[in-house]
This record gives sequence, C-alpha cells and structure tokens, in this order.
Amino acid sequence: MKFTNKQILVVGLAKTGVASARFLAAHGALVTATDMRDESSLAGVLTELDGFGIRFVLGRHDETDFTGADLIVVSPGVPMDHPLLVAAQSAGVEIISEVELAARFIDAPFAAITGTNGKTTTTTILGAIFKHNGYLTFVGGNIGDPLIELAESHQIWDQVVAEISSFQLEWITTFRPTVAALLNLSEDHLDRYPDYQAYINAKLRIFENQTEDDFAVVNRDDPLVWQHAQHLKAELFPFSRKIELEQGIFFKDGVITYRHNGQEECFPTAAIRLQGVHNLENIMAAMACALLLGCRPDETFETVLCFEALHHRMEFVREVNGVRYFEDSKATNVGSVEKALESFTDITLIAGGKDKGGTYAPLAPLVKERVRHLILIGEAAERMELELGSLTDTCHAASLEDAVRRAADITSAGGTVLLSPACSSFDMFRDYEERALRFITVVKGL
Ligand code: UMA
Ligand code: ADP
Repeated sequence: MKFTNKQILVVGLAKTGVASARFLAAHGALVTATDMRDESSLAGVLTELDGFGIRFVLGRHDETDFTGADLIVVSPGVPMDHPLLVAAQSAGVEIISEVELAARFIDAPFAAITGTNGKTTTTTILGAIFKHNGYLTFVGGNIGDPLIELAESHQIWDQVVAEISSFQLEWITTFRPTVAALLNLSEDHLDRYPDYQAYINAKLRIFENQTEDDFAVVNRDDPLVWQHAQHLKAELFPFSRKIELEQGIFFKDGVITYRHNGQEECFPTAAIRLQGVHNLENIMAAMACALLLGCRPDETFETVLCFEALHHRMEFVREVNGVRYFEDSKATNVGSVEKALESFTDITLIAGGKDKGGTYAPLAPLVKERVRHLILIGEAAERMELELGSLTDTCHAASLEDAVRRAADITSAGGTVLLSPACSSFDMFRDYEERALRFITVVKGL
C-alpha cells in the first residue's frame, strides 16, 4: 500500500487514531486527524504527535475533510452511520477501520478472536501459548494495543493474535485471519446497532474473506453461532463441552480431546486453575487456534495449566463475616452475568450502570433461583427493576459504595456478594477498571 502524498483522514484521536495517524504520517501520507474533543482535552495526544506534520481539526468535524479525502481510517468508537461517513461514502471515498489497515501489513499466520464474551481471556491464553511455544507473538486489537502498532514495529512476527470487536469489523474489506474464532453470541451494544441481527452480522464479518485454506473455530454448543457457521467458506473447526466431535475439540469426562485429520491429542483437565465452564470454552477455543497453527501439544497444555484468571472477571476479593465478595466488573452484558450467576447460590447481586439497550429478561430464571437480594445502581436501575425487581428482594443504591454497605448489612453468612453489572460503567465511572477498583476499595474497608 502506497501512502505518499495521499490525503488521509483519521477520525477519532484516542488510542486507535493516534497509532494510525503516526503510522500513516511516517509513511508519507498527508494526514488530517479530527476529533470532537477539543485541544485542551487532547493536549497529551498533541504532544505525542508533535513533529509528524499532521493537520488537526479538533472540537468538530468538517465535511470537506471527509468528502475530499483519498482514504478515511475510522476509530471503533465512531458509529458507522455517522452522517459525515455516509457523505464520504456517497462521494466514493474509501473508508476502512484500523484493523483493516493493519491486516494489509500482516504476513504472519493470524488468529482473530471475537464473540460477545471471553474475547480477552481467550486472546490472552492464545498469546501465552504461542510465546511458550517459542514464537515471537504480537497480541493486540480490542484488548488494548491497536493492531497497527504491529506494522509500526518493523519486527518480523511469527504469530499475530488479535481480539476483534464488532465495531472494528464494520469497515473491513480484505481482513482475512488464518484462524478466526467466534466464541458465543448474546445481546450487546444495542445502543450502537439498530437491532440484534445487525450486531450479529457485524461479528460474522470476521469470516467474510476467509477461504477453504483458513479455519473457523466455532462454538458447537451455541445455537446461534452454530446456525451461522453453516454458511462459512473456511474449514469449520467446532469446540464443544457437550458433544463428542469427529473433527474439532471437545470436553468429556474430565478430558479435552483434540481431533484433526486423524491426529488425536488428549488433555486431562483436573489440574487447570482457571475456573468456570465458560473458561473451559475459552481454553478449548484458544487450544484449537494454537494447535491448528502448529503449536506443540505439550507446550500448549502446559500454558493452559498455569493460566490464572484475569483481573475483574469473577475475581474473589475477600471474605467478611462468612460472606464472600466477588468482583466481575467486566461483565457488561447479560450473557456474562448469566455465567456469573451460574457459578454461585445465595447471591446478593449488585448490578446496573449505563444501559446498552438490550433486555435483562434472560437473567430472570437465575435471579429467581439464586439471587436473594438485588441492589441496583446507575442509569439502568429503573429498567432493571421493571424486568427483574418482582423476582427477588430489590432495592436501589445511590452509589457503588452505598450498594456495598447495603449488601454487607443484608447478606447472611454463607452468602456471596457479587458485583456483576450487566451494563457498561460510563454513567458513573471512567471505565470498568475504575468501577472494579472502587468496589475493591470499599470491600477492603468493610
Ligand atoms: N469521536 C469523534 N467523533 C465521533 C465519535 C467519537 O471524534 O463521532 C472520538 C472520541 O472523542 C474519541 C475517539 O473518537 O476520542 C474514539 O476512540 P475509541 O472509542 O475508538 O477509542 P480507542 O482508545 O481508539 O479504543 C478503541 C476501542 N474502543 C472502542 O471500541 C469503543 C478499544 O476497545 C480498543 O482497546 C482500542 O481501540 C484498541 O484497539 C475498548 C472497548 O470498550 C476496550 N471496546 C468495546 C468492548 O470491548 O465492548 C467494543
Ligand atoms: P470480553 O473481552 O469478550 O469482554 P472477557 O474475557 O474480558 O471477555 O470477559 C468478560 C466477562 O465475560 C467477564 O465477566 C467474564 O467472567 C465473562 N466471560 C468470560 N468468558 C466467557 C464466555 N466464554 N461466555 C460467557 N461469559 C464469559
């Protein structure tokens, strides 16, 4: 791809935009970078990009920058139906996402992980497996480091592992992972998509450019995933906790079995540290990607055995007066909260936050069966009360701190206090990490 003297517009100047603008400017493009945030809130970014010859349009977007560009690189946080993107598209301007830009520079085998939940865990396990197998491995994407940093690094990578969100797939054209994994599908981001099917369609684009030489690792136990997998061009490689597979990876009687073209490998799971059936799915998906891309079985499973849970995903905080406190701040949708509720009984659940527009109804059976007290916070509290409030003892709290103190008062010994919000955090916190740290601080102070 030649960028010299091309007018390239970078939309959004957070992590993705900064890395993209820097990369493009270093490759001779005439870069304009635009963000709705103004100069004062982007002071750090301006310092970072000083000296690259980038033109900035801040605090606003100008239509002429969009319609007059040779290429637009969009950040994932910018919605696809933004009127100026629509105008640029009508004017025939090429629009791509940063992962599309990066993918054009990837020569190494390339594993991409998507799904509503478990992406970060699976991506991290897979990265660790590759590294333990001796490969120089780039791990990036939605997990935090923009994928374009791979192209900026001038390293020759042996393997690339990318966590990919639906947002990042919106503007792809050639993005083609050697192995693409779809972990699961449940409602999320309905504040961004017109409906659930639009979100699913965005996710499915991860397979769009694959051919029969590539692999699609898919969850055999998730009916929606399995239904959509039937039409893929890549070789299907399913994983299952429930069904023995002729070809694929599955769990049965305490053993994970991998079967591919006559090769069979067995891995007893008793010593795995990572708990929870959902993590078994994440492990099988990561192992499938690794083994299909040539990792050795022994080193692969050694990594899995040592792997500990990531922070803020059903993490044990402390026991006080016989009550155990768990923090699951990363549970920002209904699908992840279901897994948390399946893991405990006698629960005091602290939930709520910024509503993403989906329904909370799938939680009803588990709330009825396992949640003794429901404490609601944030913007979503009213709607959650309407959908779940009649099923158990329910109250509202003014803050997370207030919620924890109420939980401590009403939970009897033997019970579990669980922060698993089913919502994003942006109504009350900077991000899910700040929400987690605030919870941990109050719990430690009890
Ligand atoms: N902006 C505009 N105009 C608009 C809308 C936004 O100028 O109309 C600006 C905003 O002011 C902001 C920038 O555009 O400065 C948007 O940046 P961004 O939200 O894309 O933020 P990045 O820091 O680039 O982070 C993105 C991902 N963010 C989102 O998808 C919302 C990060 O995933 C990812 O780690 C990073 O790229 C590197 O790949 C975060 C996330 O929340 C963790 N992802 C969602 C999730 O996991 O649920 C999908
Ligand atoms: P993502 O990157 O997709 O958000 P994470 O690995 O960060 O996934 O986990 C986010 C939340 O989802 C946590 O609450 C975690 O316990 C839960 N989770 C992890 N894996 C799965 C899975 N396979 N199915 C459902 N929930 C999961």
